[in-house]
Amino acid sequence: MKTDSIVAIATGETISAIGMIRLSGPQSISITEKIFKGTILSKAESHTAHYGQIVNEDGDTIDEAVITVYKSPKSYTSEDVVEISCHGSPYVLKEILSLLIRQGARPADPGEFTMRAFLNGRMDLSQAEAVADLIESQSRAAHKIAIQQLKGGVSTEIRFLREKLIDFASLIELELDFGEENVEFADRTKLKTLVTEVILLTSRLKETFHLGNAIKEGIPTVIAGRPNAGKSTLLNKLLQEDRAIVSAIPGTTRDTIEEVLVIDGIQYRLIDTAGIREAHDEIESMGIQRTMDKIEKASILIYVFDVKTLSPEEVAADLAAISPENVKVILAANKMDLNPYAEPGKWQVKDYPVVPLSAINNMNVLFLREVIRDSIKNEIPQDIPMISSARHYHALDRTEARLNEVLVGLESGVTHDFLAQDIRQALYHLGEITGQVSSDEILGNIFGRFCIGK
Ligand SMILES: Nc1nc2c(ncn2[C@@H]2O[C@H](COP(=O)(O)OP(=O)(O)OP(=O)(O)O)[C@@H](O)[C@H]2O)c(=O)[nH]1
Ligand SMILES: [Mg+2]
Repeated sequence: MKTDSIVAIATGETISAIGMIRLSGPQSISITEKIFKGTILSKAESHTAHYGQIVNEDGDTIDEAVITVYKSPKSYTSEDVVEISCHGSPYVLKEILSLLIRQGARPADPGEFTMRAFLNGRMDLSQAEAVADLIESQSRAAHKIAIQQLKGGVSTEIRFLREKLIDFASLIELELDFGEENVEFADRTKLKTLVTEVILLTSRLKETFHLGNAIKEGIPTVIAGRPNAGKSTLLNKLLQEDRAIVSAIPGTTRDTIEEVLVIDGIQYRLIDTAGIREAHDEIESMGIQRTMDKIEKASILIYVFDVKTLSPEEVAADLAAISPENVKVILAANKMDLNPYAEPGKWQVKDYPVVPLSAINNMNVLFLREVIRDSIKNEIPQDIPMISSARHYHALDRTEARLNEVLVGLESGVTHDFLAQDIRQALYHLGEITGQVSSDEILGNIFGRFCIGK
């Protein structure tokens, strides 16, 4: 437990109906008492609220406030916590904050409340990180991943596997104590089964990262195709807003345009791009290069083409030239109004869905939304939590590498000290996720990205 008491404004910096200042630490109640005229807070029961006046050293009233007292250990941080709810004026909040600092509280670092909660065992590291994700979540799907993690979804899986591995590690280490004698307490067949099981889970969790992270950040969805195909028209119709300039002149869009679209609780970053062709000037050439960069980083590529002018061979050739990898491709067969009897299926490439459209008439744009939604929805696993943090991904990756060494070792019959070492390392990396092992540097990185007051 820490000996100092920290303070921060917990609400935003704009004018609002109510604002809140939070303190945590052994003196948080006594410090608040010095600026409060109302109940004697040191005698208050835990989890009670008290109305009174906030007064400065000269006895002037700064504001009316309601103070909630949480006594250790039943609080967010496990320490004594005081929450001062006052009027949401940035001026009043800052006045009260400086008053509390003058009375002996220390301004909190970013994320310090949550860091204390972690250090005092109120939550593990992946749960603490989920708090930041929850605050930042901007769509239902991102929120769901954060809540799942906050409730310990990922940690439970990891801790379970870790405990099983620890059992084996201790048995093998016992073998080490027997030195030269060739004893085997740890059943090698069972160890192999367990390690295989853990590798399976780590790799499945790893697989969820790409999508989990995309859901958190907004799924990059690129609209690309030749000039004049109707890409910007489609962007506008999807957004239901005239965001991009549309014109009959090929090469209208020269730079990328990015807007957020939410479909069924999932956030997409919709990106309109410059049409792909032999560039006519330097600016266009730079625009096309940007298009290619965006496609490379995309999760979904909506390839738009004009059904009046483009043959199936040309569509196939365009896609072969773009060669999209690790991206879901949707073929948008546009301008169907100009070629109404065409059979959209004839433009099919691989197993990519073909959506016949007339963007200008808003025909089938809703259906395209459904195709976009399904391309992601079907990828969300139902039976395991998704990971969305690069830190977790790398820790899982290192765990897996070590466990593969264990498997190789078991096959080739290496001595127990090598086995023990690899298992210990795997355990170390698994523990990094939940914070069972951590360093000041790791903690600084994680909590540094929190906002102050959290
Ligand atoms: N008939 C018809 N015209 C369309 C349709 N969609 C777009 N257009 C027209 O096609 C022309 C080009 O549309 P844009 O949306 O600017 O095409 P773009 O792909 O963004 O073109 P660049 O930005 O130049 O690459 C405009 O005149 C649009 O009105 C459609 O479904 N049917
Ligand atoms: Mg355009």
